[in-house]
Amino acid sequence: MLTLYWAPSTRALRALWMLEELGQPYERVLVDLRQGGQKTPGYHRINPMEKVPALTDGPVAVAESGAILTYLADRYPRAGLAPAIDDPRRGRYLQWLFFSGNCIEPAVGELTGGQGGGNTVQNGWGSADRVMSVLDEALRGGPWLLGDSFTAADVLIGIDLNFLGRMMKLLPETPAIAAYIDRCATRPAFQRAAAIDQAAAPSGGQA
Ligand SMILES: N[C@@H](CCC(=O)N[C@@H](CS)C(=O)NCC(=O)O)C(=O)O
Repeated sequence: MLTLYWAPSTRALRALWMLEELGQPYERVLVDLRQGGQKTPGYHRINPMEKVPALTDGPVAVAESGAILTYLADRYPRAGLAPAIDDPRRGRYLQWLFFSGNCIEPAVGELTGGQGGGNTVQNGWGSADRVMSVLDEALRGGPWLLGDSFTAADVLIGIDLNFLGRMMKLLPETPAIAAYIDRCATRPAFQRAAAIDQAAAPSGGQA
């Protein structure tokens, strides 16, 4: 059985949406971040980073949302959420799955940290401006990052742009990005995940 360790109003929404897209049975275990549920020895064994989301699948434990999405898309290939290993689109697909943690998250840090962009050559993400223009360029074609095929990469990047951008106002929104967020929001699986998330959310969220 797939078990998702999650908390509402957090990055766990990425894994929640992915599981809803997959349509496989899964159970949710709420980790109460305010009560330190992430710091228990039992949860530490599942995710030593003591953060949500994390997923277990029998003997498998996997944390880091990009890794969870990659794992699930490959584990259930019939859902069609990942290009096959020999599909030429696989390269770009993996690139977007790494882009979230390696480029978008540091770009948010740059925009909110008040320290300026620093050295764009040394920065792994270049600059927030660069990250956002790369996303904008990729999404101007659409409808999805890989064109006509919706993949796990859209779950990850879609949540980043919606959650970190539109909801938390930490990232700018271009017309192409706005249209993409709107398209993501029309997916029934996204709506189910958002409803689950909102039903469990204390006002103001947890993290
Ligand atoms: N790199 C992780 C980040 C996960 C993360 O930062 N989760 C936050 C909630 S958004 C968390 O669990 N915070 C609780 C804590 O640090 O105590 C991922 O992508 O899954």
